Amino acid sequence: MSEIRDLSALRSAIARHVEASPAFDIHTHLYAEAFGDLLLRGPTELLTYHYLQAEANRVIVDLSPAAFVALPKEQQARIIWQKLFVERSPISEATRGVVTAWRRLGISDPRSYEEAKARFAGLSAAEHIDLVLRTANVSAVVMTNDPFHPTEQAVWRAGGARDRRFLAALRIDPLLLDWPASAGRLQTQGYAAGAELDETTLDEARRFLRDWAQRMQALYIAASLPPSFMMPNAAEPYGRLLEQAVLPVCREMELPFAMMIGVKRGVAPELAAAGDALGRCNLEAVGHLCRAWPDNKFLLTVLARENQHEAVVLARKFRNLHLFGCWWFNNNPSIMEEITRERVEMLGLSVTLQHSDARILDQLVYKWAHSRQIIAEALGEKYGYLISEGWYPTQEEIARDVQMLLGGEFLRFAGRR
Ligand code: RAT
Ligand code: ZN
Repeated sequence: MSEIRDLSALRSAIARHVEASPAFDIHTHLYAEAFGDLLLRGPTELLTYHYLQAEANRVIVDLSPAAFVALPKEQQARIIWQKLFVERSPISEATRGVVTAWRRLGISDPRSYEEAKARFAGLSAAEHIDLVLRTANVSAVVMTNDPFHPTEQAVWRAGGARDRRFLAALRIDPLLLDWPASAGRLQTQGYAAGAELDETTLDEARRFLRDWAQRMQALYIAASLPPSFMMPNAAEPYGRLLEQAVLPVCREMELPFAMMIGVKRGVAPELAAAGDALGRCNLEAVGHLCRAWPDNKFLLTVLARENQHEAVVLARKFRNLHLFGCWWFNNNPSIMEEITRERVEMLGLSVTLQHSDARILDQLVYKWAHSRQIIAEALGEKYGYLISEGWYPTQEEIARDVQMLLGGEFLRFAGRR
């Protein structure tokens, strides 16, 4: 056991372990090769990421937001490149991410969109996936799987061989938030669901969830929820659906229910995917669920910075609650730094510090590179305190702890390890 006794050795040991430890990415929007065009990859997709659409939209003067996001992707990418990388320096987190990704994927001149396009043009999906996962040092990613999407449905129903690096999460936003319209969606798939949430309909909703969770071999069931989310809730269909369909199925199948709370969809509807914003939520809903459903497991990430501290305190109270990721608008160094520290300070190692939320394969490289930097800095401070009091961590202990934070604790929590 090699003990580390000084701060500079500590910092380099931590940096090494954080780099070398594979990340298990528990929430992405990526797809395995079998899903065909649903897997987005390469420079044009990277540049038209909705975070970049939002930033470019601010400085475009000759096109309406709707006209801009309706342009073919290649045209949009060229505009975004011109506005955010040529006329300005790419110092925002999302633009910086493109530079990091290209550089680490072997582009010699990150100022050259043309070189980047040429570099990836000949890569097959399989080669591209191998290259990105290796470069990002990601062992596996969890997809976001929509049981209502026709392409997804076809792939799942065909039941071909699975790529074990791509696991499934059954995502059910429309089921919870768009009832009774979703009764029709269930009917289309042969479930006898009606607009009324009566016994037959709830039975069918449970059967639907079981069938899809099984077909996908889902690791968890998930929903993103608005700031107004509140439980218990007799006024909204989601209140009954959660209590009488989702949570019973989660318990029966031993699947965590992941709540991603705080998104205000369509604040700027003309921007499509780039038009969502956030709001503070009331975490009493989560406290209620953890207390009332002690045999269920809950995953939680919140979008408003103002909710982060309370979420950490809540996680201290409930063993059946696991916090994950610095989600979306929190995935910026200044905020990640704060959230990461407060989590480690109050939860120690029983937390999943980050997920990538990657929508484009190549993003795994930058999202994890940037996150690892922040995680390593936070850990350097924490182990540094120990060293100054004579507790000397070993290389093995640091490797063990880092693995917990990069997905190991999630797997333990989910009963997969
Ligand atoms: O971060 C994002 O890309 C968002 O658009 C959302 O997908 C969010 O992460 C979600 O899963 O709802
Ligand atoms: Zn997401």
